[in-house]
Amino acid sequence: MTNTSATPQQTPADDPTDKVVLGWTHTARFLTTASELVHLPPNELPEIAFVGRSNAGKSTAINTLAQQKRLAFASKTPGRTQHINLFELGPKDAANAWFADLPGYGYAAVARSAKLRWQKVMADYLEVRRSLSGVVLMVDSRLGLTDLDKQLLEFVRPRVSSGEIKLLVLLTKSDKLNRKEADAALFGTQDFLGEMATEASDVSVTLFSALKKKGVEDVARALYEWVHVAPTQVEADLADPAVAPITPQAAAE
Ligand SMILES: Nc1nc2c(ncn2[C@@H]2O[C@H](COP(=O)(O)OP(=O)(O)OP(=O)(O)O)[C@@H](O)[C@H]2O)c(=O)[nH]1
Ligand SMILES: [Mg+2]
Repeated sequence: MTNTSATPQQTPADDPTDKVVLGWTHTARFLTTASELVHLPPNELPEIAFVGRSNAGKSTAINTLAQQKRLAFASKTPGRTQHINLFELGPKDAANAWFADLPGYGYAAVARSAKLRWQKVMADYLEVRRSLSGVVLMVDSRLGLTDLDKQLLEFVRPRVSSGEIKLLVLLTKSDKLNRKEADAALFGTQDFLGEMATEASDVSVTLFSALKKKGVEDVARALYEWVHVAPTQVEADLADPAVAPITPQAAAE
């Protein structure tokens, strides 16, 4: 996995084992489904949204991480996921994160009105969901970042750059690429994401294949660390009195 941010990386000694991180993603269980944002239950836990073009492999990636065949509904028919589906992770009596599988955008055969409706739901979700702490953007590795993906990235850019939302881009279906093509996909995406990375951000990209199980541990580890380990830079800054926000009183002193 390539991390494009300038945030110091953990030392290997701090790393949880593959067994631990996969053990955590395997706890994923269905929670609820909602067709409209107002029907989403409020959430105090960190929520990680899986977003991307229709058919990019979002539902399949959730199934692969969860090691369950039909947790999220994957299909050859693009536009399969029509609702926001929520999954809960962690111990049964002490859940510690939610995954949200969002409907894909950009599927050409969907009526324009339906397309616009879902693009709006997606934009609203990304804008209003307070518990959103991470975005996993799935991009078909053969297509690379499309205009709609770039629009989505532009939309979340301020909160990604500030570290409020972490970002992981998965270049999916990498089993369909040869080594040279895979490198080109990785470097191209890295270049684009480099512009979003700041001292405070957590932005990374990795090749992923559900079919060949490539990148699964890396992704599980990244998401595990988002939830369990690394405080965001914003939180770290707030906890550090040296960079505490200036209050009117402090300014007067
Ligand atoms: N070769 C290959 N095919 C994959 C991989 N991941 C997903 N697919 C296929 O891609 C198709 C779409 O996968 P989904 O997971 O349903 O895609 P989605 O992004 O959830 O699609 P929507 O719900 O329509 O937004 C299915 O036919 C999957 O079998 C992969 O790693 N390799
Ligand atoms: Mg889906």
